[in-house]
Amino acid sequence: MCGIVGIVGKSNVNQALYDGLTVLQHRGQDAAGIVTSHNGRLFLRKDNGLVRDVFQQRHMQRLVGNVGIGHVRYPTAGSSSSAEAQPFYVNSPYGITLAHNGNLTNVEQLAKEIYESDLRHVNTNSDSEVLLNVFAHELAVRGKLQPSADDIFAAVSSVHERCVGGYAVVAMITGHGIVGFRDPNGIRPIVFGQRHTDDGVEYMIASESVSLDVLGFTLIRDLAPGEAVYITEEGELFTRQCASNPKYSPCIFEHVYLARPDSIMDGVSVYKARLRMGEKLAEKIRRERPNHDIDVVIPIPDTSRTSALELANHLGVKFREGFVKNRYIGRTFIMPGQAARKKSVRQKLNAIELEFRGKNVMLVDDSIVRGTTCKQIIQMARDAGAKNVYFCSAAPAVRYPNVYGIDMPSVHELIAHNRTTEQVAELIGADWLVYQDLPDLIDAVGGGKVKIENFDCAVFDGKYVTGDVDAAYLDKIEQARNDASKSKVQSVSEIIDLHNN
Ligand code: PIN
Repeated sequence: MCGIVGIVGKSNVNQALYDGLTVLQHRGQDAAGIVTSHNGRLFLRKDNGLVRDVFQQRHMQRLVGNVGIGHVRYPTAGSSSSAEAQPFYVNSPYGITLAHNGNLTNVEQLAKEIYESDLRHVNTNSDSEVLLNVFAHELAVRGKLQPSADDIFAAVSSVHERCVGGYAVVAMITGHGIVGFRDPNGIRPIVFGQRHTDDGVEYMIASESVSLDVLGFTLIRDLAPGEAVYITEEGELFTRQCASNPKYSPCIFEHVYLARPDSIMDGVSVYKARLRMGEKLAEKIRRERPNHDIDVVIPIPDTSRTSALELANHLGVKFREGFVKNRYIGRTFIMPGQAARKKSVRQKLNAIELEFRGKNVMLVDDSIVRGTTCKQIIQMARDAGAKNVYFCSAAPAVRYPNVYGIDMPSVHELIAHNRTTEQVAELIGADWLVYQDLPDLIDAVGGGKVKIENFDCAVFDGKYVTGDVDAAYLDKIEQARNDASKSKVQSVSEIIDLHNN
C-alpha cells in the first residue's frame, strides 16, 4: 500500500506536496519522493525514510515549479532499496514521471513485452516502473510533439488493456500537465479536488480525501474505475472513462484498516463504516452469546477505537481505554528476529491495570493477520489481572493473500488460513473470539448513503476480482516472498508486522 499526490498549482507546489504526503504517511513509511517541473525541467528528490526525514530544507528549495507529484511507499516483497523509491522517470516521450499505488498481477508478462517488443529497459524489480514504461510506450506510439488530452486518454485506455491488477496512478508529463487514473475495477482509491486562489483554480489528485481537506482543497469526487483525469499546466481539467468494461470493486480493507477515518472513500465515510462495523459486531454477540458476561470493551489503539466504541454502545457495556500507545516511537527500526518484535509491541503499548483487574474484558482490534501481536496483547491483559479475555475482530478472518498492493504475509503465515475460529482463539490465547461476518462487513461499508455492491474482499473470501489469480500465481508470489526474505536480514513479513503493530 502506498500514497500518491499530484498538484497543478499557481505557485510553487513543493510545500503543498510535502504536506499532502505527510497526511498520507500512514499509507507508507518506507520511502518518499517528490518531483516538480519548471520551465520544462524536472526536479526530483526521493529516498528511503519518512517524509520528514527525506526532505530537508535544501531539497525543498530545489523542488521548484507549479506542477508536481509525490509518493510514499510501503515495503513490498523485494522493494526496500532506495532505487525503488518513487516517482519513477523515463525520458521519452516528453519526460514522464509516475507514482503508483497498487500491484500488477501480470507484471512478468508485461516486463517481457516491454523488453522484447517495446524495446525498453526497466532498471528495477518494481511493477510501477513497468507500468510507467507501458504508459510511456503507449504515448510514444502516437508520435505527437504536443500530446492532446485525447492522446493521453488513448494511452490510458491501452494501459487498461495491457495492465491487470490494482492501480491508482499519478503521472506528470513534463511541460504538459498531470494525469491521474484508476484501474478498471477501482480496487485502489484515488480522488481529485480543487482550491480557489487569487491567481485562479488549483487542482489536486490524491489517494485519500483527507489529504485534500488538510490543504484546503474541496473534494470534487473519486475517479471512477477505469477513469482518468488530465490537468494541463495551465489548469485546464479533462476527465474520460478509458476502460471498455469498468466494474466498481473497491478494496474493502481500506475501510477496515488502511485508510484514515477522516477520509471519504468512494463516497463512504471511513469513520461511519467503522462505526457500523462495531454495531454489526454487537448484533452478532447479542445473537450468539446472549448471556455474555463482558464487563468492559477495550480497543487496541488506534484503528479499532471507532468500532469498539460503537460495539460497547450497542452492547450497553462500558468502553474504556485500557491500553496507552507511545506516540513517540515513530520510526520502527528493522530488528532481526522474534525477540526484537516482542519488545517493540511492549514498548508501544502499555496496559492501565485498573481497567483490567478482576474484569471480563472484550478486546477489539481491526483485524487479525498473523496473530502474533494480538497474542501478546491478550497476554498483557491477563498480566494486568483480567479474569477472562475475549477478543473481537472488526474484520472477518484473513485467510488469503492480497495481490493488489497490500503487502500481507504469505498464506502460511496467516493465522486463520485453514483454521476455524475456535482454533485461532486457542492459538492467540483468547477465552473466545468473534470475527465479523463478511456479509456484515460488506453491509457496514456499502450500506451507507452510497451503495456499493461489489468489493474486492479477496483476503477474506479468496475471490480475486481481476479473474487472473489462480493457485499457480499465488504459489509464485509466495516463492518470491520467500526468496526475498532469504536474501535479507529479516523477512518482509516481519518488517510489515513491525509497521502494522
Ligand atoms: C492497527 C493496525 N492493525 C492492528 C493492523 C495484528 C494485526 N494488526 C493489523 C492489528 S493501527 S496480528 O492502525 O496501527 O492502530 O494479527 O499480527 O496480531
